[in-house]
Amino acid sequence: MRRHVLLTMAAGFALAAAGAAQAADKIKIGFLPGVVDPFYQVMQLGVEKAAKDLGIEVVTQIPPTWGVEAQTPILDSMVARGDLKYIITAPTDKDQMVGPLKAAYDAGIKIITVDTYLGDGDYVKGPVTFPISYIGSDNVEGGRIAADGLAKAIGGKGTVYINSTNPNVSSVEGRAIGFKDEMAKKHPDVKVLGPDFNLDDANKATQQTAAVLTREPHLAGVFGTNVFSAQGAGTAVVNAGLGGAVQVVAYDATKQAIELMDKGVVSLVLAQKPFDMGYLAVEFASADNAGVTSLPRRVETGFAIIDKTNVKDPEVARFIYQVPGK
Ligand code: T6T
Repeated sequence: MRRHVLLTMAAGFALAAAGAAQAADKIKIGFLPGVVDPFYQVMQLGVEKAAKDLGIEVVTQIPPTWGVEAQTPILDSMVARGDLKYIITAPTDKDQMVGPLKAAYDAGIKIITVDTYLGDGDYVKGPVTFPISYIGSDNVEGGRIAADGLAKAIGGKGTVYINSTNPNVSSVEGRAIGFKDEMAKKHPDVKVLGPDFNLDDANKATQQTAAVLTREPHLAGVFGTNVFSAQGAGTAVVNAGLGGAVQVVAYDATKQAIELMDKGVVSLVLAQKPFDMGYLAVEFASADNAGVTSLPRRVETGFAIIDKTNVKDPEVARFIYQVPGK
């Protein structure tokens, strides 16, 4: 009798395990990042690698422009498909995307946020708790690192300017908050202007930075809080012939940012780890689907801090955003 029970239990476990494996094989995941840019393209590489490793199908749709207006209809169409069990997404607004993503969740789709979060990002005690996890950078800390780097590059005093993308986006908002706070606390002789918001348009970032350079002839430095901001800031400084005189710190390790560093325009580049974010998010979906209940609700993926002294080190250079064929 006892033996029979044990055998039955063993068979039951085996069946459950097989069922879980089958279910895991069968899940389909939606990947909906913020906008077409090298950061999310590298994240997509991470998503696709994990999906291949785990035998999961991924449906990717990348909005051509940043914002709730562009992201929501794509989200709604992903929900309407009816075959996605998880959506991995970077919400383009920490408040306005709560409703659309909660509707997806209520329709039975589990949500993992990468790079940006909803609410205050505390999915345990905060105002928004339905996502499984936030996987991304500690952007306030990144802003502090940028502030320390820029303060050092300008000799600890002078006026600096922040160019950013949009208000109410957890990532870039956190960067500006960390940057300002660090300057106020650790570098009191540095005055901070901005941020201006370029709406993820590098040309607009160039114009805005050019206007500040004209208005503030003694500007010592610029912090570009993402790909487009740093690109625009660097271009404006080069156009004004001020490379080296006005120091630029770039968030996001694009090839352009590294080229500007080689030319002495950019003094520090913060590389995030988008590949890790994408890979881990798919692994989290797979683990959740297999019944894992102890996944961390927040995972910080860290940075590589790149300057002239380490940019040739392969252990650092591997974090420069490289997309094959782009
Ligand atoms: O900086 C990244 C990302 O972290 C941010 O949330 C939005 O902008 C980027 O995608 C770069 O363009």
